[in-house]
This record gives sequence, C-alpha cells and structure tokens, in this order.
Amino acid sequence: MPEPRDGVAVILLDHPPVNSLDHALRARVAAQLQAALADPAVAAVVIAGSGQAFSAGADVGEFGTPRQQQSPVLPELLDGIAASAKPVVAAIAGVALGGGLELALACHARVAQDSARVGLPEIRLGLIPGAGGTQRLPRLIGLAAAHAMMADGQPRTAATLAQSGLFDQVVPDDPLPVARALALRLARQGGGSCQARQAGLPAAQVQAFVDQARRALKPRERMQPAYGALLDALLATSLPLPQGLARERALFLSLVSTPAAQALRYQFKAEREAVKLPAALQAAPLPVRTAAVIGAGTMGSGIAIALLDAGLSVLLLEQDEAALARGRQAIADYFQARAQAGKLDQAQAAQRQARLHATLDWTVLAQADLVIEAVFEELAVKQAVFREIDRHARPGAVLATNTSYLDVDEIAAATGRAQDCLGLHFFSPAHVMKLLEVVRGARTGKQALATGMALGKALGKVPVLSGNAFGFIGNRIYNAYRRQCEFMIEDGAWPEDVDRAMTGMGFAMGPFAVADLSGLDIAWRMRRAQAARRDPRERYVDVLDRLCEMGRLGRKTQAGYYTYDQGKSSGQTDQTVRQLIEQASARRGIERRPLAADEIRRRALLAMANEAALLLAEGVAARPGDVDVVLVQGYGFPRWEGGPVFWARQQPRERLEAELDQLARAGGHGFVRADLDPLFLS
Ligand code: 3H9
Repeated sequence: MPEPRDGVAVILLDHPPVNSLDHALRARVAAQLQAALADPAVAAVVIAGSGQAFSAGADVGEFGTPRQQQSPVLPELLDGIAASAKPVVAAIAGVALGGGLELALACHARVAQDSARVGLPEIRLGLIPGAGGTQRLPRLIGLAAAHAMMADGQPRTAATLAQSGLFDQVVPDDPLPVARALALRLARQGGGSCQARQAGLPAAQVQAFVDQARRALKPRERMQPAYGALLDALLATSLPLPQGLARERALFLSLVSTPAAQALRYQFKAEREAVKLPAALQAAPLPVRTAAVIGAGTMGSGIAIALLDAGLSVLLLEQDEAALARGRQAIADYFQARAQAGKLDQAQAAQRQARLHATLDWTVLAQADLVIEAVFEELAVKQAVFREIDRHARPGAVLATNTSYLDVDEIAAATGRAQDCLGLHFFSPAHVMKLLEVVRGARTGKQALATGMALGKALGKVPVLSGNAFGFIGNRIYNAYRRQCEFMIEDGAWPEDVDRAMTGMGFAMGPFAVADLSGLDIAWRMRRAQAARRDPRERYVDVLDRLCEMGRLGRKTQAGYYTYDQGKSSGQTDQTVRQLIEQASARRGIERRPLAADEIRRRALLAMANEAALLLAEGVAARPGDVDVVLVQGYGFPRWEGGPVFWARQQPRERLEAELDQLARAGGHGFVRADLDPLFLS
C-alpha cells in the first residue's frame, strides 16, 4: 500500500482485466485494510479500482471450488470494512458489479463517476447477491428500486442513480480526489453512516412488498430458483442487519450448486469463448468505419440500425427509390421512437441518422470497408448482387452475405475475391437479436473472418463461428428439432402437447406456435424446392404441406397449426388440424398413443444433441459450447438449461445412447445417428 497522503490510505483493487474478487485479491485487501487500521497516520481509507473497473464482483471461475470458501470469504472481508472504526469510502469508476458493488455498499460512503456502471447481476448466474447486496441495497434505495436492480440484473449508470440514495456523490470526473476529501471529512466527524443502517425495515411493509412481487413472478422466473430466493432474502430485510446477512448467505450458498446456476455459469464461459476465434484462425481484424448495406427491407434496415447504433457510417443501397424510401423511413421511425421513449436524446438520434447515406448509386460502394448484402434469400439474386459488388467495392473490402441457408461459397464465386467473402447470418430483428453466425467459406481469409467477428462484438452481439453448411449451426439444429416434433405429432401427440412441453421447460414458444408465427409458407417453399431430391424412403410428415395447400399459412391467415381470433396472438386447437394429423398417422400405419411431456422434451433435446454431435464431427461447429450459445442466443432455448450439449452432458451416457437408438428407429430411413463422443470432448 502506498504511503498515506493527508491521512488517507488508498487501497487499489488491482487484478486485471476486471478486478474480480478472487481469493488473492480478497486477502490483499484484507491485509491492506488491517495495516491501515493499525497505522496511526491513517485517519480514513479509500478503496478504488484500477483499469476499466472498480470490480466485476466475485470471481466466476472460483464458484464451486474450495478457494471460494477460503478465508477471507467476501462477506467476511466486507464485515471488516463495515465495522472499521476509520471511515472507508469507495471511489467508483468503470464497472461495479455483483460483489464489486457489494464491496462499495459495505463502505461508509460512495463516490461514483457519472459514467460508472453499477448493478447486481447475480440472477443471471442463477444466484442472488451473497455479500450483503440484498440487505444493504434496500436499506439505501428502498425495496422496490433494489428489487428491480437485482431481478433484472442489468447494470445502470451512476448518473441515472444519482438521486437514488446509493451514492453520496456522483461526479463527472475521476472520483478518487472527491472520495479522499469525503473520507477525511467523515473522519473529522467521527465515523461513517453504517451504524444508522443496522435496523430492519418495517416488517409489514416488507411482507406486503414481497407478497406482491411473488404473485407477479413470471412463469420463466418461477422455473429458476434464484427468483424465489431473492424474495426470501428481501423478506429478511425486516430483521436486524446481521441476521439478514446470515439469511442471505444461507440462501446464496443453497443456490451455488443448483443445476440452473451451473448451467448459467457454463453459458457465461461459453459465450466468452465463442466470441474468440480458435487459435489457428486468428488474425488482426481490419478497421471498419463505413459499412454498406444492400437491401433496405426489414433485414437490411435492421442491420443498418445496428451499425448506426455502434457508431459506424452506413451506406444503404436499393434498386428503386420506393424501396429505398421505405427503408430510410423505417430507420427514421426507429430512432424517433427511441428518442420518444427516452432511450436516446434528440441530438443522439439526429447524429445517428446523419451517419446514414441512402442511395441508388452503386459507385458509393468504393467508400465502404465492409459490404453486407441483405437481399432476397435466393441464390441467383444474391449472386447477381455479388457480381455488382465485385465491380464497385474497393480492393480488400470485406464482403458479407446475410443468408440463413445458402451456400456462401457459391455466392463468393460470383466475385473474383473469395478470400474477402464470408457469411454474416443476422437474426430478425437484426438490431435486437444478439446472435450473429459468422460463416467461414472454403476460401474465406483469416482477416475477413476476424473482421466479421470483431464487427459482431462492436455491434454488441455474440458472434459465433460456423462452417458453411446448409442452415449453418442454428437452423441445422432447429430443423432437426422441428422434424422430431413432427414425428411426435404423427406418433400421437398434438401440436399443443409439444408446444406446452417445450414452454414448460422454459422455451419462449413451442415449435408449432413458432411455425405459425413465422409463416408456414417459408418452410413449404423450401420443402417443394427439395422435393425432387428427397429419398422416398425417408420419414416425412406432410401435415405442414397439407395445411399450406388449405391456405393455412399461420398467424397471417389466422390459421395454421392453430386457429387465431382476429388480433389475438394465442391460437386455439382446431379439429381440422387434428384430423389431418390422424390421417397422417394412419397413412404411416401408426397407432397413435399419448406422449407425456417428459418424453416429448427428451426426444426433442436428444434430436438437438444428435445434430450437435454431427455438426461438431463435420467441423461446422468449432466447439461444443458454440452450439449451446447459438441455441440460447438465437432460438429461445432456456439459458438456465445450458443448451442441448450441456443437457446431454448431464445425462447418464448409457441412457443417452439407448434413447438415441430408439430415436433412430423411430426416425427410420434418413435419420443419421451421431456418434456422441464430440459432445463430451473438452
Ligand atoms: C458475485 O459477485 C457473487 C457475490 O454476490 C457474492 C459472493 C460471495 N469473474 O465480458 P468480457 C472476465 S457473482 C471472473 O469479455 P466486457 C471474462 O471472463 C459475479 N472473470 O468483457 C473475460 O475473460 P477472458 C457478478 C470475469 O468488457 C474478461 O473478464 N458479476 C468476471 O464485454 C473480460 O470480460 C458479474 O456477473 C468475473 N466476475 O465486459 C459480472 N467478469 O478475457 C460479469 C468478467 O479470459 N461480467 N470476467 O475471456 C460482466 O458483466 C462483463 O464481463 C464486464 C466486462 C461488464 C465486467
């Protein structure tokens, strides 16, 4: 610890990259605090971060290991700070998350830079704050505001919390000098304000709040133990602080090893691994300041918005003035709505729009560092666009096709520079959805690939590398899943049984409700295109085709697998559909039998895991975790279940193999049974 200046000792949290509070850092802080308390020259202490963070909280890698329990554990360290006879002030810049914010809460006072981002994101790891957050935060900012921060887990800027009571001061610049001055002032006044926050909150008020919040829990929150535990912890705020802290600790420890917490920690790591290219493919990305988007439809406009939001200049190209005007208007409407909702100020909205240049003139492509084609999903159309791009784009520019299924190599072949071409599969709405599949063609160069991944990160997305295979990672798995669900309705389940089973495990929607929402005609068109190549021995469920032939194209025609009342989004069972399904079963000679929810889920998950193993064996997915990240980020797979690979790894291997054999028999000809080994590697 440096010599105290003016009687203030500064304890610097110094554990790059984010000052996570692992055992070594906890021990260092405890030792420095002890030294400061023992030093008569020290009147007060300031704890500050270094680098980009105050602290990102407990070390996620330590969870479930003995080091997490090694003294000083975080609550022990924070008790020491709170009980300190000399005032301790937190100087917060950068992020203060989880245990990092709890450390600040245990201090006698807090000074934050207005841009600091603070939050208690433990719920996103299947936990509750375990070092005082559930007890100290409500005492400072009130139950409702504290609950909101802990239940959504999202960081907030100190500026937005300036009036909340969380901070003693919010300052525009470096908080350290202000924190020093405050610490000295507190020392002169004879201590901090911690003692005032020992008492419990009014019991009746706490009970009423918790009862109401429990009633308001959403179904997906009820499936995760941390949400209920958070309310149990809040109930304890009516107790004196030491008892409340003990209750919180017990609840926290009961959550650490739950399947949900393990799955969420796995997702945390898998997500951070997925965004990095495997070592053999790494290269320095090219700088991208100006991007061109070709096609101003829903997808193109969404991509343009994502690029503008990330600070890039965007050239938006279309074939005709009317289409261009529609795209330009959609983008303007979006920024207007954001400004009206208070998410952007008018100046920011205007700035973002000013970086958009919408034009019919293809020669502007020469200004672009990166071109993203987002036109109609048809090979010949995309190839024609790529030929044109090849004529105008500057040498070395990265050329991307936004496609969900098409062959990136065939599109790249329309240019004379396949090394600069790759696929960027955005998900709709492109400015909202986090997933971005970055598709590596046979001749995609490392630099183009690295640029695609870096762009994804710059857009705030989770970019995942995929090989160039029909449907890439996500749609390949989703198709296998949907196909299995079709088998199940032919075997005896109804669409609503399947949908209910999947939403019952936390999927946002079931596969048949999704199909109705996206429109059955998309799949129908693809099925017809593939019909000539389909092996007649393959098990093929034709219910969707029959529905389409009847004009039942999904929600847009108020009828698909379900029927929909005008303006309603939830569908109803339809006897016509049941008859169609019964006829399909009869044609295949299947005696229908009811399928229990558990069987439906296992078959669906097994089909996904089987396809994941195939994708890994084929090298389409680079790492098992990548598959799970794709399913969670892009396909509504419940994050707290980890993903299909994570699920498979939790199953006894013998049971998995036996059930997969059954699945292969039920799938019949054309079902490719995978060797499951790739799921269990690394
Ligand atoms: C907790 O605090 C429990 C307590 O209540 C009770 C305890 C008793 N630990 O995301 P990035 C690593 S629970 C370990 O790529 P960004 C991360 O793995 C904790 N490592 O950067 C990555 O490493 P690598 C509550 C962590 O700038 C590197 O830092 N806290 C931790 O996009 C950069 O991360 C949270 O949940 C950690 N806590 O975002 C905070 N955090 O380079 C979670 C990060 O080897 N973290 N790393 O892949 C975040 O939200 C973001 O990482 C952050 C930076 C905003 C900090």
